[in-house]
Amino acid sequence: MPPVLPTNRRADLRPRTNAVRTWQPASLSYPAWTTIDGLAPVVQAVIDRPGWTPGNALALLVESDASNLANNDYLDFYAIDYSPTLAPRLHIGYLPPAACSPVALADLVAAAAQWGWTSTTPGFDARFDRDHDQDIDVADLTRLAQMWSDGECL
Ligand SMILES: [Ca+2]
Ligand SMILES: [Ca+2]
Repeated sequence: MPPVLPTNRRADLRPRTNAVRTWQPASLSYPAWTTIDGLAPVVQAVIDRPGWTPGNALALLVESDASNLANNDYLDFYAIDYSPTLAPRLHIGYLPPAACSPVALADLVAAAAQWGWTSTTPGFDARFDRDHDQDIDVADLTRLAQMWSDGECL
């Protein structure tokens, strides 16, 4: 199914998020690439919009404040249809979630050794307090055993 095109093809007239990245280039030269960093909150605001799903398009609007440009500097943006080599590029760095540590038999043994401990006991391991009530008891060991059986992570 082809993507649904917005009714208004002018990007500056489409609905916007409230996310803004104010950016002042140190200097511009031609021809040269320039980098606008710190766009993560702007991109996040778009993908957090209701109905946005992976694979959807993303439009970032770059507006200039002409009164803020020195020496009549300006930026050119080329459509990818015009020049794939000159079109803007969006680089996204991604940090994967921390590695998962599946519950092991050693964890059950360690949790059992803390039976009756409370959060004020030196060495109390909060990872074993599965119900977050500041102690290690049967509820926690039962849950840990189930997690071990299911291959879940601490
Ligand atoms: Ca507990
Ligand atoms: Ca308890």
